[in-house]
Amino acid sequence: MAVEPVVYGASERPPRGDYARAQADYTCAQNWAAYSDADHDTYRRLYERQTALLPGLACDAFIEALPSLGARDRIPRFEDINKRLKPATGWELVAVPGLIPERPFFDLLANRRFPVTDWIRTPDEFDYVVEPDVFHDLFGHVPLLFNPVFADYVQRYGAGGLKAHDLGAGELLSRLYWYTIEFGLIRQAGGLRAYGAGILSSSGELRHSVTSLQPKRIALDLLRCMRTRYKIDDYQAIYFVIDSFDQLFDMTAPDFAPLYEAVRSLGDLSADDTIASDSSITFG
Ligand code: HBI
Ligand code: FE
Repeated sequence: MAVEPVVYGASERPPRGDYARAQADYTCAQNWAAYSDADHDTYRRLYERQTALLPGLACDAFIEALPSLGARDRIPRFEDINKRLKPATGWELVAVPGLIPERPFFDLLANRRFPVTDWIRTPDEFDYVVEPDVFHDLFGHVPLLFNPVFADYVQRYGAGGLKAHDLGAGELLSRLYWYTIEFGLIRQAGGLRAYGAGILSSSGELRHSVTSLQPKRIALDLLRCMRTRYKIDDYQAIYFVIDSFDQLFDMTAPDFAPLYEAVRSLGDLSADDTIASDSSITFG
């Protein structure tokens, strides 16, 4: 059954990926034999460049878990990673042809199935690709799924997403995803570090997010976060900071419905806005 592809954000571009081969839940087989030598070489070069940037910028938990991805010189087989991931935190990777609609996405996360786009950017997109590709998903998202507390947070996020979707609050919850799982910062002994996949898989934003004086950095507050619109195709103007994955997991325990009401009555904020209750985080 062919499924409708989705377009990410406001882009008019047709989505990438061949959705005809996806099943009703949007998952497909990872066609590992279809990767060209150029594809594997692109992955190897991205992996090599990104790992050299991590010290002092990526959080300890990510650096510790990264070797669990396995192959560094070619695109890994998702089934090989699953042999390690399933016993570690109960998660498994499933291939998808690209971005999928909100509800199937939340449903996969709620069931500890992480959707990994199975195509890779072309060599001339080496520095930037608009939609998440296999490098963004594997390198950015998968290592922290080996961390039990973070893995539980992502599953709880998916379950919350299903409720949010049914309340028409999917966009509000996607802001929480954006400002934590994609672009979150964490304070650890040595100072600020990145834990968000969008930062960890980006050659430019990793240093920018942790060291630049330009963006705002404020302590994660759920209401503030869900009020804040995000930018898809530029470095973030604001980063939300946590002190631990336990804190992130505990924050998302209560029911979110009252939060959605509060967001609706207080209204949205742009990523450039500052409000009095912002608790700004300085370096160190
Ligand atoms: N689909 N494959 C894929 N990967 C994502 O990260 C993703 C998605 N669909 C929707 C989405 N993310 C966000 O809108 C979530 O916040 C819901
Ligand atoms: Fe992502």
